[in-house]
Amino acid sequence: GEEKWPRGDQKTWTSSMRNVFTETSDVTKSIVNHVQTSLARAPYNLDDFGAYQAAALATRDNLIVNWNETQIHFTRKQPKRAYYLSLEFLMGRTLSNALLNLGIQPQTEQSLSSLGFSIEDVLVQERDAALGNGGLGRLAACYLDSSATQELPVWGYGLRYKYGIFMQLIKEEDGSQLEAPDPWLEHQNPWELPRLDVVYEVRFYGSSERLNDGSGRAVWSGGQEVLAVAYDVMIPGYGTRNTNNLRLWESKPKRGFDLQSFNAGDYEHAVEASNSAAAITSVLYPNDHTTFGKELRLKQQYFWTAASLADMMRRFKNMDKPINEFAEYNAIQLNDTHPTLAIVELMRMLVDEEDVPWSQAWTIVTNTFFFTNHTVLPEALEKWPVPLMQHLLPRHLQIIFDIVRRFFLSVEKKFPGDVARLARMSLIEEGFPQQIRMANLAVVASRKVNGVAELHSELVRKNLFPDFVEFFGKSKFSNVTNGVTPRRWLDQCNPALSQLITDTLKLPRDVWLKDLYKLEGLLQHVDDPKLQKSWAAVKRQNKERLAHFVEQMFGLKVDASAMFDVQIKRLHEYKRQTLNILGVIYRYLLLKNMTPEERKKVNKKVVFFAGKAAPGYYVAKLTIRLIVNVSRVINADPDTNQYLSLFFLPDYSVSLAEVLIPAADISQQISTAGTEASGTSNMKFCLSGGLLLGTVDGANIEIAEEVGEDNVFFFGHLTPDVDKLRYEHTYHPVPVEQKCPELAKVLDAVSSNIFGGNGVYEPLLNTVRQGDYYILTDDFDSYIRAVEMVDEAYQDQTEWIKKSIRTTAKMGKFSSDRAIQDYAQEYWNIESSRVSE
Ligand code: NBY
Repeated sequence: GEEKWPRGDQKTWTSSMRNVFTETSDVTKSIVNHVQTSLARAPYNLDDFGAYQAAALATRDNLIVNWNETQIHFTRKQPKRAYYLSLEFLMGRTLSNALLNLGIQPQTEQSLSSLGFSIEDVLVQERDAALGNGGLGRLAACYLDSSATQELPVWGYGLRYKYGIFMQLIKEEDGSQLEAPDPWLEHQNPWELPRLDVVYEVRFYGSSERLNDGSGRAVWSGGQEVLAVAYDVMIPGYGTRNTNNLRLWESKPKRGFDLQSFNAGDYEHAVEASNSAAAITSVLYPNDHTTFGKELRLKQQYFWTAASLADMMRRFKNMDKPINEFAEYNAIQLNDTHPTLAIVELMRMLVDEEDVPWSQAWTIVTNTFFFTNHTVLPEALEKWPVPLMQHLLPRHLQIIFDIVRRFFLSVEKKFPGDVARLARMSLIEEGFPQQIRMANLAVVASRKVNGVAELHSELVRKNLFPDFVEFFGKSKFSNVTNGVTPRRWLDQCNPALSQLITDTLKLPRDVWLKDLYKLEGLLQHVDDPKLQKSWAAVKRQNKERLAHFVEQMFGLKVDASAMFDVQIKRLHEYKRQTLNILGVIYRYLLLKNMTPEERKKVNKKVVFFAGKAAPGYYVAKLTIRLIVNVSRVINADPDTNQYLSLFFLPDYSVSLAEVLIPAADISQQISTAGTEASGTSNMKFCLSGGLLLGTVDGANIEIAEEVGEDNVFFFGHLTPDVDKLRYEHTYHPVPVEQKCPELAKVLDAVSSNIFGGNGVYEPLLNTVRQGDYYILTDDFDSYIRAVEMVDEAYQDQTEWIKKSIRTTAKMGKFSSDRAIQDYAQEYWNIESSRVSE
């Protein structure tokens, strides 16, 4: 029905209200206005950074209008909502994405140009928002983009870290990694809205008293109370007004001072209490794939899940629905086990605060949560010591034990007397101390559990949770293959290719960017020499951009006619950067042994690495050091440096990836089979027409299914062989010299210090010589042969370009739009709803 205008004269209001500015003149006015007012600056001293700030503020005004409309729209409509709980959102830069999604990129470019600025120079002024480690955090960012684009009522919830992932420096003296803080909030952040009025209290420590009135309720009191303050990050959809919300929490002390301590004259203690509250959201933990059991990390997890759930509950209660319908209106996706405490917290809220009987509460909880696993590496499975949980969250530990007791009864009923099974399935691992297995808790309490690529989801069922599959049935465990947003990872980072695709498909860009399967239309033009030529020219142009970038950084010439071979990801033994660098050394030694005539026939290659190592991961840091020092030797060798050069680009980031990916002829995706859950950069490279050199692992397999095996370069042992090989390594070890003489020579070359180091690399080399957990000795020969195949294929440029076009053409499946639709339909049961123009 008609709504009454809430205040004042409706005409006065509405005639002054604005929509998104789409006229260049309005954009210009807005930018200049922000220069004059918000920035208090004048045209005389405005630099590129000032222009960035003003353009960002002008763009932000548009976002705010749409964001507000969207929030009002969904508040009125009261649909079921989905929440993506992730401790990491690796957003990268925002301005260029916001301009693309708002559809005002050309106008803003024009406007900046008439004000005397080039948009390229302005865009690179922005600092990355790097609130994540790697694939898991970037996936969350892609999913937010797709949710908004598809007009789905999805919010993200995370933490507003004061320091994102550390800045990586490479020490001049020895080539090793140094870590420096990333003070990304040093300048004001225009992309967030502080909501100082959205605040919750979060309790830690204290004690929990059961009421013993038969209700199962308890009262948790005392301890420390901390405030969670909301900061809202606007997430615009592409080609829609829908602008979703990412709510990040900041911790702050409940009182500036603890007055009691203050009165007692203990000033230091009073200030300490406030420090410890602020510490909760001060820094992103820089570990991927290892858990450290640190109290502050557990505090982060609880602080974030408690604030997020309180916020969801408040929103739900505003709808005036019975509490039993909570799961009809809310779906919560757990991004790995990091938010598993949300399960326990919702039980606590329902039982202790809403007075819901346990079994009803459990029904609500098990209909609300969904759990995504991102790794099968055993060292990455989160466990928390029971004594720590008891100390920090006494009520939650009681609830966990209550869940355990009831779950035990149900398992015992189905498999009477099977003690071994109970021990395997328990949420508590026995030992000193006992530990809580967060993954088991997440599985028991979730409606669905998924892996992130077909093979990985199969391993989740067969290796991680076989007992749970038997107990709950197969249908609870399924797959959602990851995806990436084609807006950022094609249109924004590779505009020339995007334009060529639009021209070739004869479709408007916004059609194929929202329905990526449309790329298949490229297939009918694969044999068109004109397209082939333009396709090659685009790649060349992107390579020159990267070459220029690297020349500036290193002061060395980079040959853009050479093949560009790229491996960029977190440093980890399972990802096998070591295999790659040993392969590079092998190639270098071959080149050294050739006559100048022989060298001329070799495929010229430039190898790029980038990636960070966890600060405490010794072997990964040694790998970086080796790569850097090998590069210094190779690049300085006049015999070979025309044919082979090598660069380790420091401080890998989303924005660096945006330069590297479009420039790659080939990317290396060479994890030990069965270890890389999915990989997502593999998809990004293929989208930009970079071919894939990889193992039969993760999403590589599905990429090959799409593009055809003759368009990828596969090598190495398959997943079922890996365990057998590891067994052999342990019980029937064969020396490298015998097993893989070519590899042995490479290892010896490093040992002989031709790349310096004075023996420092021995621990790294020994991971291969002894144990060889990641089966480099078994895969090396096959790897070298695959690299030779790549070299050979590259000689036939026409064939290569055709493979490249075919690869891009078949990337439709890997749009995060498809992935998010899978979640929305098969898991969350939520519907799109468009905010009207
Ligand atoms: O998630 C990655 C997987 O390795 C990759 O194969 C997959 O494509 C991607 C998206 O599904 N996992 C990942 O990035 N994990 C982390 O970054 C991470 C971070 C923190 C912790 C564990 C893993 N932690 O325990 O603190």
